[in-house]
Amino acid sequence: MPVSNQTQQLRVDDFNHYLHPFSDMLSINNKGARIIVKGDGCYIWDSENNKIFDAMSGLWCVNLGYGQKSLIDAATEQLNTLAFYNSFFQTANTPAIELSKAIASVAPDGFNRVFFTNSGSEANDTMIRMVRRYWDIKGQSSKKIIISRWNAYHGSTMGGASLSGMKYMHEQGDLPIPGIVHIAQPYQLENGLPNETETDFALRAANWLEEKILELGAQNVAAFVGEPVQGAGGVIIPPSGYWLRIQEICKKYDILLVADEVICGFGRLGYWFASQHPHININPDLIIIAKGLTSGYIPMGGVIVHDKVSEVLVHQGGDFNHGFTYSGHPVAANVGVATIKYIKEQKLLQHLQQNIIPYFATKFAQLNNHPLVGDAQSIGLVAGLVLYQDKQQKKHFAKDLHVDNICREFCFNNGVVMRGVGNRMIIAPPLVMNQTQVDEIISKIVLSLDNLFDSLKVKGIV
Ligand code: PXG
Repeated sequence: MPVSNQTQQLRVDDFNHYLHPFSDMLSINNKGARIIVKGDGCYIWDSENNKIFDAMSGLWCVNLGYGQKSLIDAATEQLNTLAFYNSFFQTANTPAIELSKAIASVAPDGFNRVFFTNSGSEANDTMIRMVRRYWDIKGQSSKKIIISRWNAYHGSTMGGASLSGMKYMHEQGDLPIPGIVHIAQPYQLENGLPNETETDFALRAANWLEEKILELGAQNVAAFVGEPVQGAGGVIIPPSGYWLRIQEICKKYDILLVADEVICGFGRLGYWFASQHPHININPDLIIIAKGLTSGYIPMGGVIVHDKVSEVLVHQGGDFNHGFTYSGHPVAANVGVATIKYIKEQKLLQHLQQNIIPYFATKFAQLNNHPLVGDAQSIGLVAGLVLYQDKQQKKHFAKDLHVDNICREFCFNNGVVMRGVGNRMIIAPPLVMNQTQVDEIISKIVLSLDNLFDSLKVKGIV
């Protein structure tokens, strides 16, 4: 269908001036970018006035949906009152203080202090500096190495990209930086042995951490970092028991445990933090946050620091020579305060646990009935499935067919945003959707899968 002149002009300007993140600009130019112009509740509209269900919540962040008035008011009021002031040189601002207190009120026990950043990447970079500083102060300055996992995503800065376990990121820019190493991910479909039980795999996968620590020497290891549920890697839900064993190993070797809850935090799994979810159930030492903290309305991230670490930094550390102009930005902080207030006042977590998550889980799992789909599974409101060329044999499509991109395109055209990651398709819908909207997403996904099946059949691929 021909697009409007306005869209055409925007696409030309887009290609000539705007370098997109994680994108091949030439391939965007060949097709023309989809330009999103409006959002309301769970829906977005593009410049051609197509209404689309945003089942990715922007980029795992617009948890409270678009146009949420209390968040908009919080930003507007703060812009009028005090648009900015820094938190350096013995100053502070009211919203940043209020937000850190509000976060402490919902965080697991023992988490009472927060360091603010502008993004999840900066939060992870902050974490690297903070844990190394912690061990320095404790007189154990050889403890420097951070262990992460392959196929993790922790950001795009030098530190964040190094912690991430994406080889295609490391290839650009000589990463990882020194002192960051990776172990394999707890993804049974890829790393499991034939006939291995989930429990056995959980133990074996967690023990890769112990093996790595022994190889490096515990006296050289500062921390282990992991997403409770891997997001950008394709919604990889760890096997039951994995995190418990990881925690044991960290304790045994005196290594800090960092939960990167940039995606999982602030209700995504039906709890304030994934660490509190029965399937994860850990007591980390630091929690990395961003995205849902402000529902994506204004950039903000942070590190929530357990007393075990923060008491050392505060009472023995003196200056921590680290921070950003916008650490504790008052407008972002005020939106964060409003986000937490909304979740509390609406009793959103109870509502999700009782009415939405179980319903969504059942409906999403029904996608397993589709001839192309296997391993459709969710936890909280993140979900992923595998596209199989031959479901019985668990045979994947050849990579160069880019079946995930074709599927994503059908989804877009049928009015739902779904992401492709290799052979996996994933969603993370807004926490404010209702059951009717769950049905809407699922039926649009089924239609798109049918379209995909038909198109592959015509080509003789299935
Ligand atoms: N940690 C996790 C677990 C993330 O998911 C970051 C850190 C970095 O946050 P910032 O705010 O610096 O982007 C993220 C970000 C994707 C995708 O393709 C995911 C993210 C970012 C961009 C793309 O799913 N997650």
